[in-house]
Amino acid sequence: MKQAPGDSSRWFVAEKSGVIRVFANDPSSSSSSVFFDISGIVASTGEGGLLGFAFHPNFPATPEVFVSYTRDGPFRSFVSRFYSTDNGQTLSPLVEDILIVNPQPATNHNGGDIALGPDGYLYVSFGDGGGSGDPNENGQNTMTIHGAIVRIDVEGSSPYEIPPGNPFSSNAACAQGVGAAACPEIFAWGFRNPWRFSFDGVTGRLWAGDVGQNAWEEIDLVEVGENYGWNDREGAHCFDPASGCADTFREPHAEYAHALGRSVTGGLVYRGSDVPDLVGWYVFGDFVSGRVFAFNEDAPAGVTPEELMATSILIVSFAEGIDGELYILDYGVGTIHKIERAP
Ligand SMILES: [Ca+2]
Repeated sequence: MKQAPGDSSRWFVAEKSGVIRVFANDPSSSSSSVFFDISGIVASTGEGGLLGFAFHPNFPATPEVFVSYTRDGPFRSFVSRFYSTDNGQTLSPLVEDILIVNPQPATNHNGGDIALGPDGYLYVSFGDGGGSGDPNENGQNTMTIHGAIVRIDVEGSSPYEIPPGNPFSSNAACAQGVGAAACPEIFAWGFRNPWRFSFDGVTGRLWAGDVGQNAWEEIDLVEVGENYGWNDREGAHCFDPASGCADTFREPHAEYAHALGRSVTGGLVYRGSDVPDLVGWYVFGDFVSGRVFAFNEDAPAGVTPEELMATSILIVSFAEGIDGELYILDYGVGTIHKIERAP
């Protein structure tokens, strides 16, 4: 769920089936209208669907929205640019500039979050391709964009250019997700399913939640060229002893054990005013347990998250208003919750 740049009057919320709805920024709002509808081409099987969208920072003057979704025939991830032809009132499904097509071997671990970074580049996350334990060893394979957060320049020639700072920027593009050498689209790799990530609007730091396998959920401070360890490591722990479990990987910034949850949902750094004690804290949650956690963004790696609340929410996403206030979306019953200071 997002607000369009410079427009705090409305909210846009994506539904997995392939629709983005728009409604007034008013808690008593009781109706919505369709902003965008590609439900006819979206495959929402398993963890697939319309998984993320990002407004161009100059929207609607630059009438572009970037959309991440999955299709059938065969099952694939698409990252595409769509255009508004009515000054931002709706987004037309008629013209689609396809940027990335990534064949997906399974309908889980599709990643799918998407955002324009403070550097103006487009970031997209992809999981390890699915299955249990990364059976295709995609996490440590840089010749695929599975298990990676990619970064591409969408302001240059079509379909995209490679930012010169990417770790494998001199290699040929992996337009279909795989290459003969390391993919130049990769910004960082070694992830299992970093399906929610965000940039802090003040520090520019990139934070991602990476879902664990059997034991550990992790939050990563994602920096260029870093390898976050999956599937040799799960959190800060050895997962695949046969790999040797090198200790040279980038450690998680924070982790929690499965006693507290089963599937981390990456969140956002709070920059609002309603909860002064939370300013500068990274707030995230667990999809299964409903717990909401936070840690001070400036705390060093290894910080233990503090539990803010125990909820019954199936936490599918966090959202941030232009005013910096945070919201939590419930996948189970379709409700939207605002984080407020305890009375
Ligand atoms: Ca990791």
